[in-house]
Amino acid sequence: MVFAHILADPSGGKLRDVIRALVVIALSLGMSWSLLFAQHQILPDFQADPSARVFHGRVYVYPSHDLAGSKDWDMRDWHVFSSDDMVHWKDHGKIFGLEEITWATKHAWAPDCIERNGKYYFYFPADDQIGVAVAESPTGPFKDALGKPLIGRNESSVRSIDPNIFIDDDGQAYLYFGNSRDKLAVVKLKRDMITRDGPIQVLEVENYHEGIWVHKRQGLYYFSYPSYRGDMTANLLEYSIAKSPVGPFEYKGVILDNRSRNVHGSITEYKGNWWLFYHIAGPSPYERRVCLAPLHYAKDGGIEPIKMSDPLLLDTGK
Ligand code: FUB
Repeated sequence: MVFAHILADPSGGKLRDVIRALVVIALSLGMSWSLLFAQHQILPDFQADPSARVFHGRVYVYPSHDLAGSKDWDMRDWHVFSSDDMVHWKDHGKIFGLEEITWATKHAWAPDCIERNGKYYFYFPADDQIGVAVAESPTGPFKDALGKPLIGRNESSVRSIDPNIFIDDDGQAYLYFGNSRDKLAVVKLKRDMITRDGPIQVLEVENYHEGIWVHKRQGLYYFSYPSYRGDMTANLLEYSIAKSPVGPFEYKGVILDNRSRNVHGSITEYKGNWWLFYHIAGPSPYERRVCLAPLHYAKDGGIEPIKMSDPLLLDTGK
């Protein structure tokens, strides 16, 4: 498996060289195989909830911005990072924050972003409501498009957090969100990307907890999400599949156990290879780090589980 990942490296060989050197050192020193499964941190301390998007040949990661020393998820703004080789990441700085909105003052949590007709739409939760901001560039500056939430607090039976935006091949946009046991919500958006089109639907998805991420591959819809089954030493990213963007769903299994108190991630294709962006919690649950792992599909379309070591074997790339 490791060697398959090495061979699939699309970073022009840099990541492959690093991993190969690690393998050689580990083997020559007789070190544990677990070292080979170290988690590879890509963004600076502390970022979480990475939503990765490809815009015009470059990959952009929109994470939450955890605060060093914080005792709560009291984040206040968002940065964006980009790369064209998955190794070197540029911090474009703050793109949006609570200071730019009038309707919430806390909890700038997991965002997402998408392009339509040359504009970039940034969906963000703030104090259990979801807003949308718009910009001419993936790096902002973003402006609150509505001056009010797109999804209000308690509008459905799931919490109004963790937005994930998906545009299907027929052009229909779906905004997914929610934190609830076995349930997530979805609402269609009009082509302007800032107006709801129809009611909020609540979908039943086995083991779903929060952090929905939807991607489509070979006509199949993949719904990946942190499950509620994690405990203090293990958190699981699981997935279900469907033949339509609103189910029904077939539960498939676990993609990743990051052996940390919290996980949240996104799956994105870049230069012909698939990648899982995710975070691990640590040093505290409020100081998280964004990591990257290659993702592989089995012949039947299932996602091959990713084997991870203890987070203590974090490779920070320094
Ligand atoms: O970042 C704050 C919260 O932590 C997110 O909304 C959840 O998905 C979890 O990662």
